[in-house]
Amino acid sequence: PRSRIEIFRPYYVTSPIFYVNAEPHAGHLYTLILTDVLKRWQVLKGDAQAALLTGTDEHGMKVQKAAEKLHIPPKELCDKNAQQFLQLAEKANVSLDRFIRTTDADHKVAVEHFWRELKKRGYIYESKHEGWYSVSDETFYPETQVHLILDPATGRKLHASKETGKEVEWTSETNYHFRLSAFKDRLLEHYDQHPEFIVPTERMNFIKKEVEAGLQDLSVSRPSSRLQWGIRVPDDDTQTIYVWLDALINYLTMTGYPSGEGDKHKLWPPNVQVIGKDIVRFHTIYWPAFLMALDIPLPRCFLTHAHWTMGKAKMSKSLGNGVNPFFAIERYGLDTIRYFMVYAGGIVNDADYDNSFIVENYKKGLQDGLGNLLARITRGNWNIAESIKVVNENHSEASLWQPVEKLIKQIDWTANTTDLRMVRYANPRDALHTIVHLIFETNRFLAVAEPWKLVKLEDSESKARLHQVVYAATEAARVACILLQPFMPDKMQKALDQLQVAPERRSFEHAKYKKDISYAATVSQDIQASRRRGWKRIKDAHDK
Ligand code: ME8
Repeated sequence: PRSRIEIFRPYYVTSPIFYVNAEPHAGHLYTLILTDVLKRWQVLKGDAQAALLTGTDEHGMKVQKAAEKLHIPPKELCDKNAQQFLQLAEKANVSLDRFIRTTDADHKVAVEHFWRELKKRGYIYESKHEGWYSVSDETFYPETQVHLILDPATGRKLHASKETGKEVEWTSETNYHFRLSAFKDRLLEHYDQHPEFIVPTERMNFIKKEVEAGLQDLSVSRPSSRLQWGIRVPDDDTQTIYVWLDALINYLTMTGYPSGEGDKHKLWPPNVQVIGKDIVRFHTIYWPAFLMALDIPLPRCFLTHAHWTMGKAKMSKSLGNGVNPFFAIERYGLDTIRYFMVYAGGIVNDADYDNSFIVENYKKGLQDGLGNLLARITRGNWNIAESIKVVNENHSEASLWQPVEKLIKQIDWTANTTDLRMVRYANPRDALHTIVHLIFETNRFLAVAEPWKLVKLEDSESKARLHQVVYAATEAARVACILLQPFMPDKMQKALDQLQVAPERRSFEHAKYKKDISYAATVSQDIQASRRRGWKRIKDAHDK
């Protein structure tokens, strides 16, 4: 049933917008890379208008308190830290189309309009609210979700959320509420009709259970006396809009909401919204309910990924165990990190982060895998151009050596399956594993075919086989490199240059066996030699 994700153009994909109360860590980088890979895949498939949104979540108690501690105005803190997230996106080669900040002027207009519409339609009412509020999580928890713990730091008894372990404080105030409880049936119906709405299924099932258990109305404002740092409730200065309502609307702001002018509104609804498993409830219960209230079409899919852990504890700002993503990129090279994060990162299950895992994955996938494949093809004492010519001239399925036939089939299967996993299942991890599998298989194929032995034999059967083997392996490498571009844009640009694949022949439609016979005609011994040097450079840079 999950195979119902369809792609609508222009493609629109979003990442969460990050809190500016602390600095970025490797977890933020991960979510950004997944988002970028999804967008680049659609560009590879020819969607020149595909759009990616990321940015920063700047209002709320959390940021207000962080600024108070530093004795600086909140905006100053925001300006400084937003810059860091922007720099991270740039360093990570994230092809963003807008870096949104919730302090942007057009966002304020969007939020105020959204609020007024909710109010006009009767979904917002005023009432007294009492409950346990966690500043760190920016949310109220029901009594059943709270317990008393001993703070190891101070020895003080305090109330904390069972789920996140964060301190909660009893809060009693009058504020505005959103009629979330009215959406239970519509949400459940939507989940049932759109099993692809939440990827992976494990999390869809979890959310369904939550909603089935019942929904309480949601407090969507705080008294301005307590929360100053935010957007005021329209027509009521004494209240400030709840940071999550404010933040979620950012995805709409990007599309020009509410004006509907220009082309940007065509982006709505997003094809995929990438989020970590920590914010699934906000995105797949509250957010769709807000949108339903205004009859705005719902996002098509949420890719909810698991967390990076350090020695099994979640990597997070509050635990102070965040890996500095800038250092990681500096040390290992961006594409090695992009590869590592997507290949080894968790969608369903958490993944532990360790420098030794980066090195291990680099060695296995990029050095022994892809690097070795390209080196083997190009270093052999044979002429690729000639092999290509011979195979194309004498092409007859009947005369193909069986392992060659098998590899050829796998080339097209890989392109199709990668696309399926990327699009239908919104799963960049599985997609990458599919491509890497082709690389490993091609190396195994070469180990069996032993072209370095065939090349020394004079009989016509060996010669014919050599041509087939060299051609098929070169095709596998070419197609793999085309498919890998969204994951490792720089490294694959170099690899495809080395393979003499013309820039206009690098899109998805060229990722097919024998699609580009003309490319092959240009390959000569000279080029083979230069490729050797080129790949070595890439390798050397990495081995440093
Ligand atoms: O929650 N592993 O912002 P945030 C993987 N402002 N990903 C991780 C991670 C980890 N250990 N830690 C964080 C917010 N992330 C809100 C979002 S959206 C309208 C508002 C990633 O700065 C993951 O994507 O706490 C997670 O959902 C996000 O960063 C949380 O970032």
